Amino acid sequence: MTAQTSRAANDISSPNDLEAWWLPFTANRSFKQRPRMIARAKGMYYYTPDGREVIDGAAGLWCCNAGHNRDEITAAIQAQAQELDYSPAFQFGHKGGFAIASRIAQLAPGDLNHVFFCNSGSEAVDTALKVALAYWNVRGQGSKTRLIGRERGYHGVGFGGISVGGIVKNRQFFGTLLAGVDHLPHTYNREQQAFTKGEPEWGAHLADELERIVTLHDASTIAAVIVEPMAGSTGVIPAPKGYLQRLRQICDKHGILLIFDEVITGFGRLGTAFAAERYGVVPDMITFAKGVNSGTVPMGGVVVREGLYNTFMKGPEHMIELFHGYTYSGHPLACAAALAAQDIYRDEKLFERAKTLEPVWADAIHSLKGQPNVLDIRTVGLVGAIDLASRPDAVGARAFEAMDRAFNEYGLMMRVTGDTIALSPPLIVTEEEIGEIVDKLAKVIRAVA
Ligand code: PXG
Repeated sequence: MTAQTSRAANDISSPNDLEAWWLPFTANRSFKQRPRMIARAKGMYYYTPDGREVIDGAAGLWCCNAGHNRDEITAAIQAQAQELDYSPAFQFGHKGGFAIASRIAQLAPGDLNHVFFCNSGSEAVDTALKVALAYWNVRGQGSKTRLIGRERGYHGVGFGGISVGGIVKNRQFFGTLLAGVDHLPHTYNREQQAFTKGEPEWGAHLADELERIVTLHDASTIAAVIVEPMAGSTGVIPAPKGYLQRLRQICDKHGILLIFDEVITGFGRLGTAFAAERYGVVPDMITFAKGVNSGTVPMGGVVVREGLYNTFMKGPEHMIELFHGYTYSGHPLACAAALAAQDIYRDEKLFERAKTLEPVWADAIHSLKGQPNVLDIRTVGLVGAIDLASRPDAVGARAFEAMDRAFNEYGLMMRVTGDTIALSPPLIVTEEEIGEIVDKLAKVIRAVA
């Protein structure tokens, strides 16, 4: 790079070249021809560089639960940056880390009361899987190494996460993955479940597939089962009634750890702090990220049960108990942002708000039944999904166009996967704004018919 071009690249007033950034999970060539640029955000809205208002139907990427650019969170991040920019978490600590760990432990059900921090959902998942393996080793049951995920599951993009995950495209290009992984069947069946509000009646029996897997491999080889209480990324599959409870029973019966991946469902998305509470199930570990600080600073983590933590707390006291961690585990800025976000959640009762709004939200989204190409609609908590019929020989094209035109022409941000539209607004959404989202959506769905 010459001095001149490097100066140009650093001069933010000059137009940016879009070429260099290889965007994640994005159709890069299409984006660079017709970019969807975001300049700022406030509350329920994003704003484009030319000042157009775009209502956020997706909480960013399922993460900005308190809405955007909340003054309290901004102030907390600024104050923290001035006080303590970074401090190592290996052999040292800072008060924000302990404070937010205690807050999360209080929110988690049962004796889930110790928190390991990392920086994303993917790291949280790989941490939980490693803790499960190490736990059985420490207990002298090192033969328990198998990990069980679920078809259509999304657990981030680390090698552990894609191994237990079940989204084909996220796995097929990346070699042999972790050995010794098996998968439960997914729980979606359109014939049985179409247009259900909340948890479908049909499907709890699919948890019994775990019994078949245990019979095949023997419980002495199985470390843990990991599932999302609501499969989000694949296109929103709420757990069938009784399914998660049944998984818990089978895991208990065979001495298998149960991990709930609550990266999406954590912090109010389903109307409770964690989905575990909604379902009355205490898993052995809960992974979280995203909503922990309303998406403001990268942060993730794993909450583990008392007994699990205590299993590691033995041996000489100067010895490290778990050989795992990240440079940025419990980063001061992430912790400060999380404390401020949790204050907002508590003070504005946003988890309860999600619960109260759930029926309003469900009715509004389900009112789109009958729009062209709508094959199914699912809702749970403040989450919704709409399956559109695929265009012949162009799977995903209709929803991709819907996402693009929603942003560029109708002022609505949403997520799509395949031909499914997914919605998960910030928990501050009002009934009026739900109306705005649904009106815009109806227009978009008709526009791409
Ligand atoms: N587990 C679950 C259940 C997730 O939903 C991750 C792990 C990974 O988190 P990180 O922070 O590593 O991205 C996720 C992330 C979508 C979408 O469109 C979903 C996620 C991320 C981006 C897009 O549904 N989920």
